[in-house]
Amino acid sequence: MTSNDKYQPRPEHKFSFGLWTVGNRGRDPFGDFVRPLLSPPELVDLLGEVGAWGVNLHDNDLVPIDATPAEHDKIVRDFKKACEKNNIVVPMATVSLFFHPVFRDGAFTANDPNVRAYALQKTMRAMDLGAELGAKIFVLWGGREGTETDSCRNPADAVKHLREAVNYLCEYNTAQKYGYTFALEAKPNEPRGDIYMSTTGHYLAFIPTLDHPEMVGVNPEVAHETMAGLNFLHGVAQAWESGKLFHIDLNDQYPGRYDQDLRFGSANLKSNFFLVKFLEEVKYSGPRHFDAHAYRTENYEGVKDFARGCMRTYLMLKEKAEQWRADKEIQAILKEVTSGNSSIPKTGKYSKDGASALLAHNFDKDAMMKKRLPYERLDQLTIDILLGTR
Ligand code: GLT
Ligand code: MN
Ligand code: MN
Repeated sequence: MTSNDKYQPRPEHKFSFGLWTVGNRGRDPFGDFVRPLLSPPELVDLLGEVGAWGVNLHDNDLVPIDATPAEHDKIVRDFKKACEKNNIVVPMATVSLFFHPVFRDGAFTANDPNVRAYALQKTMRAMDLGAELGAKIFVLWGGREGTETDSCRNPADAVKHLREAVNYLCEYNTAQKYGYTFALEAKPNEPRGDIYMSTTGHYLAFIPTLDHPEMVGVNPEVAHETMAGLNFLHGVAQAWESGKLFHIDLNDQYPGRYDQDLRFGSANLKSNFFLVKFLEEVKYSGPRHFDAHAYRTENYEGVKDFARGCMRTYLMLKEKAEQWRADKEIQAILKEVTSGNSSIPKTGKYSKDGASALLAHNFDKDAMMKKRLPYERLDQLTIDILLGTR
């Protein structure tokens, strides 16, 4: 790739990766690591080499859970140096409330009040760490907040405990003047049999019940909504429309499988095209975070191919979206299908007179049925654009 390549990532594209994504060593429930351990500064070098803009991290991706304060300081210093050297920022931080066995029954929703308190403490420290690195977005993914058997607790109590925890963290954010926004990430299952906040829609309903709803939004992930069999774009659009799209996890996934976290655009090219088109049309200005990892068959050269591929596909889809928008035939179809007869009574905002006029109106259903909705043609034009034949 040359530097004038039009698909070359640039800082304004805001492409970020988690330390845990390019640092994923390919371990799965059935097999061990296939790639050697790289240190966080080495991973930042890798991200610099492929042209990423940002790196995100869990507390323990960087600082081991039992590090001493002196170890913490040295690790953070070395990491910051690597970020400066590679011109890489830390837009988002998060906390691991799923890896340590102490969270086997959940973190904020665990039955044991000691675990719930420890989860809060661990999150506050992760917020301290993120703030030290300049992060302004704090993601909460409650991977262990769920059950295998509902005999263990009343799920409504879990919701209450989760609310209590997020409220507490919002207050801490204010007290420390960190200026974070929180982005809540849903997932239907895995690692738990069922996770409580299973979709982005669940979180969108939960957020208005918080003490500081303005501080809290969502972090939808392609793979997670696809696992639930949902249309990812629809969830993202609803989050955006309610002013709650604070972050996004881009990757790919085949439905009906374990969480694959595939390279962006590698499985469902068409739905990811509509996603990119949407994000660009609404001018979503947050990070484009790739929460994915390379195939287990790869070494670190392959990890670079993977990371470059995520960004390149995004930029190619963005270009296709521009072509789609500029296509005269597509625009003519859209104009036609959204047009209406101006002689109908006004709807929109309710008024008593308006409602009377609407009730009295005779609709010509036959005429309405005659209007063509050429979505076959529209979709084929989209396919032609995607396949590069138009
Ligand atoms: C974990 C999970 C992701 C979350 C990360 C943030 S960690 O890899 O699968 O979807 O975004 O905690
Ligand atoms: Mn994610
Ligand atoms: Mn995932």
